[in-house]
Amino acid sequence: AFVENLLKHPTFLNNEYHTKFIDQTPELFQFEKRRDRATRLLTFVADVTVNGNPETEGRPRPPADIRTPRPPENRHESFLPGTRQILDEQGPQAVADWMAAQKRLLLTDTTMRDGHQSLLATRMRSIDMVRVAPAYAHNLPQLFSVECWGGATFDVAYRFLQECPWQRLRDIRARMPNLLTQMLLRGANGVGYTTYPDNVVQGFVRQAAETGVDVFRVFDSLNWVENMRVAMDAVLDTGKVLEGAICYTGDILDPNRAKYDLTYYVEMARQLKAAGCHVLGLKDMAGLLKPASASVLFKALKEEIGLPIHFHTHDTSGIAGATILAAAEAGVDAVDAAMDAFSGGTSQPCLGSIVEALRNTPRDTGIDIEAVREISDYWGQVRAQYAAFESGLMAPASEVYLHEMPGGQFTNLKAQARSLGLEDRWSEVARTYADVNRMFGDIVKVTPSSKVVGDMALMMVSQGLSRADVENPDREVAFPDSVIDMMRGNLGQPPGGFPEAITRKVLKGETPLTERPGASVPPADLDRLRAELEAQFDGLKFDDEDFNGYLMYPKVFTDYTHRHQLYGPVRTLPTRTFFYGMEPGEEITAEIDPGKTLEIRLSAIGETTEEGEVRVFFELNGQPRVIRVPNRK
Ligand code: BTN
Ligand code: 3PY
Ligand code: ZN
Repeated sequence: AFVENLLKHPTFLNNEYHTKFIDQTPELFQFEKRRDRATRLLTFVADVTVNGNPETEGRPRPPADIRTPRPPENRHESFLPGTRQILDEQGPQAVADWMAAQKRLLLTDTTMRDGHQSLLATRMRSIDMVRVAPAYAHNLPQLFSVECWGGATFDVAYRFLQECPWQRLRDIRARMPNLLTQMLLRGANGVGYTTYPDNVVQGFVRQAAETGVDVFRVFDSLNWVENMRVAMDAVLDTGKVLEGAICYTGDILDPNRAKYDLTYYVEMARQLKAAGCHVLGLKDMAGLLKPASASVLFKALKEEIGLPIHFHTHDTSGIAGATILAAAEAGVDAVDAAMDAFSGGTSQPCLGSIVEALRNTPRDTGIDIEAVREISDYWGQVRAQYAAFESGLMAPASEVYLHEMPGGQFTNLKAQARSLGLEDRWSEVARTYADVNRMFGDIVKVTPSSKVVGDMALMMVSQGLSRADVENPDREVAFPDSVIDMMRGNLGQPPGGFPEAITRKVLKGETPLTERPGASVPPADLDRLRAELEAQFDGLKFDDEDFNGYLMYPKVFTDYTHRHQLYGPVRTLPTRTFFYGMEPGEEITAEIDPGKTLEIRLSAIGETTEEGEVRVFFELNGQPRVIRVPNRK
């Protein structure tokens, strides 16, 4: 059962600990109403100081002398107008027209979303993003956009960082008024792992646009355009930029991979154009597109489709830089890259190196490389604080062409394998992942379909099952729930459908859905759900952002809210304090409202009393305060 639960858990690293802690100490809630935010924050600091943060337990620690990262100075007095002004003043089609008219290669910086999602298990805290956002606005106004929201960052913020993803978006947006913000949206799967009712997806898009998303990159985990329509139409309704993305898999130049050939991609691009996309995204989530294939693919897409094209890839293989240059040569309009300190490996290719490689060529990016270096320096300091979440991947891996795992999944699956005792059998996991893909009919693997393939592969390796064993009609196999769900058609249809024999075996004769899964999900009764949520918290009122978080992730959101009532605005704490607490004699500040800053000094930590409590002595803005926390060590 443990393994089952682990497999079911979306991001795998489980958060039972926090919930249990709250469940076990209901008496803490009786004080909650009387406790002000400063006291709650001190409670958190005291608790982490005494008990540690379970998130970093047993993991490598940053160097003791690490200092709070300092964002670069503004290089210009005010900021130049950027892409955001085009959208605000002339609308989304003007943005697309402007893109197509540029000679230079346009760049999207992914550090705040895919960069840390792929390198640090998505654990970057908002404070580290928000503090550098003004430097982007002042020093890099030539960027096309900043990807800073969506994908896995949404639930990880609530689940592991104890912060509100909407607030993150609002804060970044406010500090970058000249740059387009960009998010990744999983079509009918929203920012989750399942199919949501149409009205939930529509409401989510509306809220994201209102809070601050300008460019929506929408994809479907099986490349089924039918399944993207509700989300895409919702984006069109907001007046923001719709980037419909094709997920790239296989290799168009490989005659043995005929399913995903050039015609397939051009045809899907046609469908996306017909659906009203302003920009065509080519989302190479595993980093499989090779330079020679990129030349062919982008030339064809430019000629046949005519939309501006935005290319996203991962550098897992180490060769993605070459693919970017080939794409630039073939006329791609914009590419994604991560700031140097957050680039390479399972993340995006190196932004600064792309800028340098194209300097004095027809596709010169026009980006200020000095500004890139300064911002990357900042990111280097930020990254050092998250040593606990480094994957330890040391070198490029050509193995990615075998298993085709997305950058965001690779290190995660490795960690899962480790926790199941399969670490030294990683190459077997990788091969099995490839086998499962073939067994499922060679599908696109990206959240959530990639998780299904990963669940199946781990199950097979841990139970010693081969593909032939699984396919053997006489052999009983207990399939993971996620596999059953996908075979039922609940994530939609891959090109050509799922293979019949395996579907029959998984579903034991049950007839799968072949229409769009969202079509048979009844609309969510929003008034009733909201009333239920508010009733759970004694009538506390939730705003639309909160409510949308609840609709995406009911339990993650309510757990977060309970902890918030206990701990207050922990997002305002320095990252080191959040993960490791404070040392006696140390002083920190936390700005809990604009202009309202708490000065917190930890004076001393008392002994553990007979009741098992520790008294932690603080000075809060110069006034002594004592906080008691249970010693759970
Ligand atoms: C998080 O860790 O992301 C947020 C939850 C906070 C739980 C805190 S961390 C310090 C203390 N120790 C625990 O076991 N729970 C609390
Ligand atoms: C996500 O959906 O989070 C992804 O990054 C897919 O590549
Ligand atoms: Zn990606």
